[in-house]
Amino acid sequence: MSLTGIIDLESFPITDPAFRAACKAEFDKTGVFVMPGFVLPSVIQSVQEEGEANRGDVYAKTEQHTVYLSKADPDYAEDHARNRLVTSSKGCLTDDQIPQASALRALYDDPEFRSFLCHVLGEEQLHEYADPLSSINLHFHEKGQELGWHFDNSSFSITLMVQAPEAGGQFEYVTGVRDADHGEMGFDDVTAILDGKTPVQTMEAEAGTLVFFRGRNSIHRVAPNAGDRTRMLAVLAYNAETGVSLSEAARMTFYGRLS
Ligand SMILES: O=C(O)CCC(=O)C(=O)O
Ligand SMILES: [Fe+2]
Repeated sequence: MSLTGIIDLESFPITDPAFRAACKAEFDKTGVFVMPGFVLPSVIQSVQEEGEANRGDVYAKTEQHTVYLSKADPDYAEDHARNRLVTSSKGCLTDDQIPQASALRALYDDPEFRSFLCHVLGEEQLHEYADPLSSINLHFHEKGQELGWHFDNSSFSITLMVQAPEAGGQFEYVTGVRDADHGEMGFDDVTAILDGKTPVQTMEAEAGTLVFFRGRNSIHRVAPNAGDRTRMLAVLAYNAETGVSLSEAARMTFYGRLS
């Protein structure tokens, strides 16, 4: 499947140097860049159908975790921002469960798309994960399911909204809350956000929207899905190096298995 049949190249001329530069400039400003209607409606529909067809294989789990995604630290009180627990409940199909002929895979592998990503992200190269599970994931949020406030470990993420929820399920975020590489944890801001005292930014992406997000220092969550339609979101995960697997601990947490 060629890129022409997958994305709206007229609105998003991803090989055009001027267009690439404009996308990068926008992304660099805030660490958030949204492209509504990036993937064609017919393609999105086929991915929705794949998701529906494979729904029986979804691995779903509810867990409690800190916003830092690391174990509680006994040097801090239980109700301190460092240790407060939030709830995440979602399901996931892993790369090995995405059909070989899926448009998601064609997009993920496409050299021009990857080159565009490199440009916007400021990476020299991007590679798939070495393990069979982690490269393409399809997330499912049923009614009531949510993703609790957290910071990502990775410095960027690329997501594609496959099926938008009818109500709730919006992506919420606050940028620049911590500075992970300088050990600034952002405890005061995190406390205010968890207590609902800080205004947050909200994104309600339609199906077909591609999102670039830097989630390492920007706290974010997916609010509980409040409607009957399942929220489906594809995560396209890449590495700057070859041969990198997601850690075994992370694979067990997210997928419940290693391969
Ligand atoms: O579902 C989303 O929109 C974001 C997912 C996310 O934050 C994550 O997987 O770390
Ligand atoms: Fe995240």
